[in-house]
Amino acid sequence: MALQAASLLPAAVTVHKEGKSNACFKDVGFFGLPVSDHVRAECKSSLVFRRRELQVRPIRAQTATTGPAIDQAAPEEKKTLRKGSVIITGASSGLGLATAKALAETGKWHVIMACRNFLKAEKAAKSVGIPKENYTIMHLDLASLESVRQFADNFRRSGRPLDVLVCNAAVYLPTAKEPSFTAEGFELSVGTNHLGHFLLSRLLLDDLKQSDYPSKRLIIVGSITGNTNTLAGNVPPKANLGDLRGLSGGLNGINNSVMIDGGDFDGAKAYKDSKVCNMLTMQEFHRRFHEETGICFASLYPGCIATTGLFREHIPLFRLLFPPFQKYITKGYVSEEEAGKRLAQVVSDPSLTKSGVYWSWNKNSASFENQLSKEASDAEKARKLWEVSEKLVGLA
Ligand code: NDP
Ligand code: PMR
Repeated sequence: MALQAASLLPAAVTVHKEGKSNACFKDVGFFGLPVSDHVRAECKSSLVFRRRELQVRPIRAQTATTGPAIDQAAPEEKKTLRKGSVIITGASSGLGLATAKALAETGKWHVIMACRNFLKAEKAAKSVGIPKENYTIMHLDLASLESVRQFADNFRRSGRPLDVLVCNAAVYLPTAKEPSFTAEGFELSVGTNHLGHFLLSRLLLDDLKQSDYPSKRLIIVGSITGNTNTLAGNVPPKANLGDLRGLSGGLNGINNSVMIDGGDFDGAKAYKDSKVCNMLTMQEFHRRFHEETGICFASLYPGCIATTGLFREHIPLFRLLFPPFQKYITKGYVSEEEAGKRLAQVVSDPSLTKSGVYWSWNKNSASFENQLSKEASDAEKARKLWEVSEKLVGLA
């Protein structure tokens, strides 16, 4: 394992308390039921972040039918001989780790684990037995745009090709009473899950274009709970981006809403909104770049992986009952291992090369192209989201 020490950044802004129920309990409670006062009284203050100003940068135009990678196509032999090189954000736990393992143990992939906590990532890789020659850990804190830019630079300097980028990391803060913020002052869930990944994908698009790998892919993990055309997506609070007025205002809470739709802070909704952004972004990438670059853009719902760290900020009772609820009642449960295999399929399966698709799996674990909700497939909203997001991350 090559620890990329040079890529270590100064302390990440995200204060992280895994395994402890340290978030403020919001009135949403367990499975939508109210939480008792004594539980609420345990509430401790969450994270506080400083707000910084944003910078502005120009964007590129996109019209040609073939990209540089296609023009400079290497001989077929070279394409099939070398290992694929895949970046997975948030590979230190849950779905990201399981995917890293599934890919690395085929021996056909080198996984760049893009993580905010080096030591945790290293321990995680070792604990699941990822062969050391098949992974590299590089520091990335998606809650800091500076860190995202630094990561892209460091990756480029490493000289590795980029064949697949997987935007997987996420935070979910369902019990927070007050919003937390990224380094640049965006509400933390949307700032991390959407804006951090948006900048990362845009910065690494050229690297993907230059790949001579047979199939280049950019995958952004979505979810059922952002899709209001499903039962899960109708559990309150429902995702709704509205007219993006909060996002346009910078999501910073300074004379402006921290929610994309301009409403009051709700951590669970912010997460679901961020997933809608992830799915819209994938489609907008597809529309703007698929034809020109040959890159395959995809999103997915891997199933309900009810045991992951995603629910670390939820109340203990939720964490106890959620897995059996999903296993025996909704039957939507999948193990981390199975979910990892699913995402690994989207990374490497030659049959999943269709671009612009939101993949799901049926009860027999067969993949199929799923329908997104009206909002999560709204092309006009996707365009607007793209334009507002590129201003916020300093690309326009
Ligand atoms: P986990 O909490 O286990 O994994 C999330 C990963 O994101 C962790 O590695 C975490 O790092 C990382 N992360 C969080 N914040 C940052 C940051 N600022 N910078 C870099 N990395 C960060 O959750 P899951 O594995 O469940 O979630 C993975 C993806 O799957 C998410 O996109 C989620 O939305 C999606 N998903 C999950 C479902 C589920 O049922 N669990 C269902 C549908 C989709 P660290 O280890 O340091 O905390
Ligand atoms: Mg849900 C088929 C029904 C189904 C599925 C597949 C999920 C997935 N959920 C379903 C139904 C229900 N959930 C029902 C009927 C309820 C009300 C009792 C319910 C409740 C519920 C809560 C409180 N569910 C939740 C929560 C969460 O806090 C999770 C969440 O929204 O995280 C954002 C969650 C989830 N349910 C799912 C999935 C996949 C999640 C979490 C992960 C995610 O979307 O990323």
